[in-house]
Amino acid sequence: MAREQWGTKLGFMLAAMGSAVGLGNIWRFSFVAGNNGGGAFLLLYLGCVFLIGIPLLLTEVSIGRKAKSDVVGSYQKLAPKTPWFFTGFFGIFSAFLILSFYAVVAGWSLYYFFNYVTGNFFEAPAEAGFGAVFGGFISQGWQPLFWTALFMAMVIFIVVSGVKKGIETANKIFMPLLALLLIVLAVFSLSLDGAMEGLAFLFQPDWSAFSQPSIYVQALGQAFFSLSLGMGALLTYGSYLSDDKKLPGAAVGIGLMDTFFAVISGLVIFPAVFAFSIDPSSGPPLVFITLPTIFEQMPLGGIVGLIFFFALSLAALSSAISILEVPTAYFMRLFSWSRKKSSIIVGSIMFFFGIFVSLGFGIWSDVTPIGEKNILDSMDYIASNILLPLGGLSMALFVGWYFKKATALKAVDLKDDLMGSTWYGIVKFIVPVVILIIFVSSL
Ligand code: ILE
Repeated sequence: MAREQWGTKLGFMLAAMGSAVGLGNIWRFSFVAGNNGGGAFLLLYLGCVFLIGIPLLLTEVSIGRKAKSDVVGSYQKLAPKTPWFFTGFFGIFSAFLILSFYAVVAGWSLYYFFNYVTGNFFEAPAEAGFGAVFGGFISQGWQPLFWTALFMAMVIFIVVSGVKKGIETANKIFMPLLALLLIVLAVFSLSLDGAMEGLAFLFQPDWSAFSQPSIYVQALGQAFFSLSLGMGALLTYGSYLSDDKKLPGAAVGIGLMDTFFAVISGLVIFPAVFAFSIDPSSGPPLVFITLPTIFEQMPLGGIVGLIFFFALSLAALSSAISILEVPTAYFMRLFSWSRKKSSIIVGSIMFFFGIFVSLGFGIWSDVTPIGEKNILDSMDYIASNILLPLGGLSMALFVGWYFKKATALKAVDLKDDLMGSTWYGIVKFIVPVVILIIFVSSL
């Protein structure tokens, strides 16, 4: 059977942007920034995106496009009889870990959407506010699992039936709409009493924070997570791209777009966090408490909330399908499974892990696999802060050191000029050195 291909470069761009923009920009960015002091984190995050993220994004897509195979097969094809294919397993493992908790959080988003459809969340149902509402919801057993299962079923359905085109088309409408909503929300949030404190939190770095090694790891991990980097999603999407499509512009476009969504989310969340006296280091629940509180205060907030959670769920969906695609494509080739069989099996395993993640907010809330971290935080930590950067490191070494310069440049459609040499130097020297330093200092 011939390998599938994107019809046009725009199709690829939309899919790759759909992959990048997701819960990571709004949900994860906000709570990680909140946990790590705001301004200092933002600065390091932006540094990681531009210095490491975008050059590696270009690298990852180019590996897939050159090899036209899955995340493991690509290395086997480009470097036969070498151990480079282990790089691919970073992607496979991260994909399993990440989608297992991503589906749980996306389930929360679906639940919120549902509660805006019914009008339940137009006003905080209890005196205690949305913090208590959210806490009550995630600590139940079945209800959050139902929404996780529903989300996972949708992801599998899309990956099986190849209606990705439908999702891309929907994203054409809803991504700009989400951007517009975020801008409106940011303006509203900034007009709240006490908003300036939030702005200062986000944009005035506390310089003493730079002496903590953990904040570097967090910034690097967030850059990888948000750009869908190191999990094989971009490599796999790149493998469906024909050789005549130029990559560098696409890579920069995806990176800028993704960063825009993160920064604007920060402008929505932090002014409101301070205005409503919410603790910025509330962790994963942060946006699920802050957003409905904003919607409750603004005119037509119920409708805005409804559209917002619809768009957020859709953004999560287009990200999730890119993650499920990674092991799906791998097992299809490895075991000669059909797309249907592969994605159902992989998706079911992820859902199974998701059960643990979800119960980690309820009956298993005292299960802390790593330090004080609950199940979600532990899985997220291993995947985002360890596996993704190591996968990225390995990828940079592969293209920087295994390929000859001319081969590497050709793979990414750059010439041996200033721009090409800059990219090559970054991938060959700077990326490995920076990732290693961040790693070693955090140990
Ligand atoms: N990049 C997306 C996001 O930020 C996903 C991360 C794919 C796992 O939500």
